[in-house]
Amino acid sequence: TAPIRLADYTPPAWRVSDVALEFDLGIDSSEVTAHLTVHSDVDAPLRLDGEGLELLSIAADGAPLDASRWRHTDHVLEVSGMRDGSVLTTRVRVQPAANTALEGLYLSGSREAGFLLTQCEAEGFRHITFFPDRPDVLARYTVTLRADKARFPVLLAGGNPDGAGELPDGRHWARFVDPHPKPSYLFALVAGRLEKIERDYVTAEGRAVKLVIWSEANAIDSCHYAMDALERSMRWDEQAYGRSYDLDVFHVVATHDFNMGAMENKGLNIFNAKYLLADPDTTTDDEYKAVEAVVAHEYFHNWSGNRVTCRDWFQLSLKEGLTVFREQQFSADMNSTALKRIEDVALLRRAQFPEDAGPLAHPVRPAEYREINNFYTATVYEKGAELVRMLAGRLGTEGFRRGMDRYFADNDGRAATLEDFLGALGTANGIDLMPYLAWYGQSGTPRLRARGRYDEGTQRYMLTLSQYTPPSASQPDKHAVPIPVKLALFDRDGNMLPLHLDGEARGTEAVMVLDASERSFTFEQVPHAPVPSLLRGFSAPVLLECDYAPAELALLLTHDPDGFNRWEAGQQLAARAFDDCRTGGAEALDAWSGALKRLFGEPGLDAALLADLLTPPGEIELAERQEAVDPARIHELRQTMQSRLGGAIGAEALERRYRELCASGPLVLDAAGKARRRLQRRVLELLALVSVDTAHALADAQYRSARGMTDRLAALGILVRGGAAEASDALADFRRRHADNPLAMDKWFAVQAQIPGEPALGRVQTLERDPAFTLKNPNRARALLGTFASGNPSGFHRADGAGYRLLAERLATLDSLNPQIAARLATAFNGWQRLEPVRRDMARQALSDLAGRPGLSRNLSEIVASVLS
Ligand code: DPP
Ligand code: ZN
Repeated sequence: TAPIRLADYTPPAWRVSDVALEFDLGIDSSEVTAHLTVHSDVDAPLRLDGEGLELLSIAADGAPLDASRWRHTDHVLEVSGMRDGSVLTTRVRVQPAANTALEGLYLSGSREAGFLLTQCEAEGFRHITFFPDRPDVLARYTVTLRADKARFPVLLAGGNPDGAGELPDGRHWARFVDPHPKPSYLFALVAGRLEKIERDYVTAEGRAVKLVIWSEANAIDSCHYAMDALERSMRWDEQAYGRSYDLDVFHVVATHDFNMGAMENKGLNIFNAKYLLADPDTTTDDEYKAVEAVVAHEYFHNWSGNRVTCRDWFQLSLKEGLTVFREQQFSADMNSTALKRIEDVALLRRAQFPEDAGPLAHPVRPAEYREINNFYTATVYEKGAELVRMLAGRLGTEGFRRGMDRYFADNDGRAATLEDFLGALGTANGIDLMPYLAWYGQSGTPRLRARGRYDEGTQRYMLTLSQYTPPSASQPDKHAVPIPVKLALFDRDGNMLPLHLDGEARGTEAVMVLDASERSFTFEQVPHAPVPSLLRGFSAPVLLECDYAPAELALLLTHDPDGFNRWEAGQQLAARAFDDCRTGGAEALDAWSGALKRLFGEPGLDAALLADLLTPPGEIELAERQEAVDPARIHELRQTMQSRLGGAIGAEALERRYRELCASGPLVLDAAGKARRRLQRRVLELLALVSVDTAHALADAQYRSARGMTDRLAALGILVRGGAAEASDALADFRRRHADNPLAMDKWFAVQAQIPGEPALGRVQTLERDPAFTLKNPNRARALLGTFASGNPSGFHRADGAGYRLLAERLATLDSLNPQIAARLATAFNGWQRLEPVRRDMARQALSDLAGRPGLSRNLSEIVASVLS
């Protein structure tokens, strides 16, 4: 198929003002009747999308349509002679139980006990009925559901309830009307046996709203945390952005069968259970945070996504980058700003930088795609959020709020573009933000080079900043982008120096905008050569290149008052320490471990921050800095540097701290409890590198006495990854304990897929034969194969290529069931060109074999072809 191009966008020839849908629901077969009121002022045939639909009848304005007036070809229904205001009626049949792609209308769970639901973003609606399935067609929806009452007692669709009643033969019906025009990707329905919890909420505008969370009966007790998070999210959006909810009900439904994390359907959010269900016995601290964040994310979409939607899918980051940013602000407010920033930047470096550096690189606003589902990426989401953060930083808190108010006011009820967004933010503040569009149109992570020169005679410090983005195949010439560089200068005692720039006092922190390839900034009244702290708060998503001496980074790591910047200095120093391990050097390694040893003993340092400071960049991030990557060697060297750190702190001090951190009493889920568990895990991991028997004995005891999943899984991970004798008993116990809980069992699979090095493959193969394993469930497939291929570099990248062959085989099988998940897992091959030659050849072979298989989906073939290029 030919790619779809942003440059080819044209507005729809036909609009749809009203949609009346009627569903006669059944598990094997459901019938869908759609009445579309269509409008146009041009003389063109009406073209509707439709895939996998059995067309039963077609009529216009109540009369059957003559065969000469319509044509049903591959994926398109074309109708001629429609008038402005005509109503087109189609009746189609679909097969929910046979739908393994989980796109459109499908069955979650078993035929006997499961329920029906829909997933429409991005182009699932065309699997339900004929429709102009594009986000710039906004219509008012009336949805009537009919089904057997005993089998489907609960019937839900988006919008406000508008009646329900009985029908003959044990059937019943329910109707929903959504007064807000919306694009088809926000349509949703749910039907089946579900339990609920409810809460009354009154918005800041005084609207009474019923909040309802639904799940299968055995999980309903695990929905309370999500309900609290939902209420917090609604309140926060009212306070931070002045945005209130706009329907009388807000439904949220949990499913174990879901391709995405969750979906913001208007008035009826549908969640992967992984991001909704939470209880102390099976949910880790990090997962609690993820539930809170995803609940907030989907809720925030009600304004940034639903009220203001995207004109076309190229603008996806308009809603996703913005909503991720809003979610990050919320999570920072609910928890800790510094820790949240550390988490987000670590994710960006682990997931987005490698994407931007390899063959899958694409701009935040891509110029073309073949399969839009392949563009729900770290670039569109996480880099997109960084771009919004830069804009927000440029405008300041009040200016950004002013700009957002303007954006919502100007675009409410519209399908907007990134130009609309930048335009509204800029206009409201009298600033031209259009130069930032360059960020949206260009792939690749810019390199920011910084050079400082101090002149003792004039007491001046000149900082020269320059930028460079390496060319890529589709963009050989990269342009300069505006890069805000927040900075401070430190003296040799670790104090921040007052900044004087162009004769003006600027406090101790300032933002320089590098808006060209190179610029110099001269600071005056600098009493001695300073240590610059650059890109504070990670003020732009770039790679910083600066020739720090290790001692200078150690100074920042020790003294910077800001937790994030402290961590950042430590990460840079750790990367240099890693190089020392590789080359036999010692300066950075000693500076890193020495500084952390001192911080380890510092009273009053936040435990969670200390845990993060003690964690060097991960193997994926370290590989990004290398040529001819050997993942086994990287794993080994990273272990070495951590054992040097453990050795510097000392086994005795580690064990003592571990024991101090052991808690008695019941599990507490507050910030202090989470911080304590985080540090305790990190200390035990370090201890395992310097005193393995002691650490394994402690981990075994921790496993047995753990009061919650965080401690239990941490202990299990240390035993399993460390190859401890105690591991198999603990695994067997975990399995017995959690056999009935799919989310806990996912962790059981994932922890074993993380065994480093050669043994991983055999373990994965064994687990594939486990009765609890299935490729049909996305969470399970991701837990085993995704963790192995994307989360265990030394296990997956075997020199004999067996990891690559296994993944390629499974992708071919999975592709016939669920192309979206197959394509997503295939991105594990990204970066193969930079592997050392032996692995590179093996990876290329496995990929070429896969590419040569007949009948691959558009999803998988696009990823495989891009990765190979
Ligand atoms: N449901 C996905 C998200 O919220 C796609 N919109 O990001
Ligand atoms: Zn989203």
